Amino acid sequence: MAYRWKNKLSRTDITPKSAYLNRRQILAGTVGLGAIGLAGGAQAQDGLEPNTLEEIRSYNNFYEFGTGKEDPALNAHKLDTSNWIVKVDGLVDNPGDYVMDDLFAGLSVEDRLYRFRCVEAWSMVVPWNGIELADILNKVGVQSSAKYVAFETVVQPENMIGVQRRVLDFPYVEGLRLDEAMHPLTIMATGIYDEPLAKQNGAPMRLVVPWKYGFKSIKSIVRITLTDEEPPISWNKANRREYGFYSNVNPTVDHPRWSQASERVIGGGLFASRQDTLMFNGYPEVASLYEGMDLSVDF
Ligand SMILES: Nc1nc2c(c(=O)[nH]1)N[C@H]1C(S)=C(S)[C@@H](COP(=O)(O)O)O[C@H]1N2
Ligand SMILES: [Mo]
Repeated sequence: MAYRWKNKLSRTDITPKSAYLNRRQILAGTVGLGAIGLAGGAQAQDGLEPNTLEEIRSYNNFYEFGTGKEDPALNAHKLDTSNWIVKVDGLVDNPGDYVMDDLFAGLSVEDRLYRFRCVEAWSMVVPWNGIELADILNKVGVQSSAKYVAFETVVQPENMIGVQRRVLDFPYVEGLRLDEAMHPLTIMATGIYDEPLAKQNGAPMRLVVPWKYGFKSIKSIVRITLTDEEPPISWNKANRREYGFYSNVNPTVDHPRWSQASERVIGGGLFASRQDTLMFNGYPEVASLYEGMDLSVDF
């Protein structure tokens, strides 16, 4: 196995920002700001080499801004992120239209180095900054009848060429079962490499669920709804046979049109390589969430 992962993440594992400076970041010279805190602890994330900021910002999926990998970098500058309001509704004690700063007030921003695995069989490694989604959900008060969390991306037709062209049924929507949403690995990301999220990466706030295919990590979120029914999700609506609600990374369950057993590593130029895909993308601690489920059926 190319990578040896232990991801026993908990608050006490977070590496102090100054404690870990990654060799490749210095060599690549893309960060330039010195020490970067890499989450989970250098020890716990042994073997993970982050992609450069340039790679992370120039190879994207964000269909609101076009279907090509370079379209978001070209077009997402039009996204208007000013006065960002997030509607929180459904089965919560404190529903409302939240200014982002109010929603996050008092919650800690953590550093997490995660492998990010797209359903299209490529992956990169991203040093995120973000808030545990559980902290946000606990703050708004999840009611006991809630079983799922639904998310919605902003729609700005005048700014979004992919919306104008109707390349998907917008708004882009996603969802998690409540226990998945509450898992400490699940974060609401606000930055990468200690810089605010670039618009093409889903500014100002996007979900990151590292054991699931990348399309679950919905960008530029304007609505969070607690519900007791499994919510519709964009890619399942587009093709039920190919994209399931769970979409856990699973090398043994192939996409109908390609294998999921391995993945192309983004970056590295001429030396770009493939590596074996790991069950749950290398996060075995989430396996207990799916006990008793047949993951080839609930894919
Ligand atoms: N709103 C929205 N969120 C989205 C997408 C999208 O098209 N629209 N694409 C998804 C897919 S398929 C992937 S792989 C990731 C890509 O995230 P990145 O561009 O930051 O690497 O975003 C996900 N979130
Ligand atoms: Mo993806």
